[in-house]
Amino acid sequence: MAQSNLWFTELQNENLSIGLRIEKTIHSERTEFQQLDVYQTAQYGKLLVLDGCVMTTDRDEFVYHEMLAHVPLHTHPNPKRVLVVGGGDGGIIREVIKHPSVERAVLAEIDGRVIEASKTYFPQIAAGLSDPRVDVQVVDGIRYVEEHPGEFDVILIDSTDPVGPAVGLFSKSFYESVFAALKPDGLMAAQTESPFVNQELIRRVYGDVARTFPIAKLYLAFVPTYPTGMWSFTMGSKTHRPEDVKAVRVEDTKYYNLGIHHAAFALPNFAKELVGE
Ligand code: SPD
Repeated sequence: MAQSNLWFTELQNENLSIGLRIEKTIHSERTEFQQLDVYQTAQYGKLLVLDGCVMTTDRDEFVYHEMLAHVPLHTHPNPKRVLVVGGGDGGIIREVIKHPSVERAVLAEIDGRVIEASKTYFPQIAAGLSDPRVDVQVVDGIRYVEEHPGEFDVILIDSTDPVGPAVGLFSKSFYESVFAALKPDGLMAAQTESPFVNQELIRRVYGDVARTFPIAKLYLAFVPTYPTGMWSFTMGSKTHRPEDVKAVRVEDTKYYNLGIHHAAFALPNFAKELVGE
């Protein structure tokens, strides 16, 4: 079969892009909130794109989803009630419900079309959405957080990039609402983009989280299809510290393990500088 000459290109900025050869376009629509595309790629299986940005692919989704879920969930000794803000593809929820202690996991996703597209085209990512412990809410995550004070042990913010509908999920007032929505020993983690190209964002978000929570930490993982590959997450915690984790409670993972949990917090010097370590 002749190779297609179609490429998906994500422009990170005017100087940097990431390209994937496309075998075919599977789905394309303008939802109420954003442009949603699904492609079959030659290298990474199916690719979900929102507003021109890579959200996830069949082949490397496990890295991001495991690292945004298991690092904070293991940091909490007994997570029972978990909220995922964004994350309509269901990848974070799939990891959350691997924790036997979790009694209820709420997904607050603003765009119901992302949920439906994931169920149709990424069934292995969306599988957890039908678990009886999962409550799927198609709502504005910011408002949902404001309306549920003191309810959650862990809140995970699986946002799109900091443009369009996700801008408010990177603001200090949102982290203050997240703090209020957590129980007295609760904690949160958010995806915070690449330390190579989003340095100002990381500096600002980390500063806002550190001014809101007694404990703030930046950690890293390697996600091949995200621009630069090096990806950051910011954790804010009221009491529990990630360095106190002694054992993992979930074995069914492809990236996360006890060594990775601790290694993820070892920052290169240029990233330490971003967070004032
Ligand atoms: N540029 C990548 C930003 C990642 C955003 N979240 C991905 C959603 C996957 N559940």
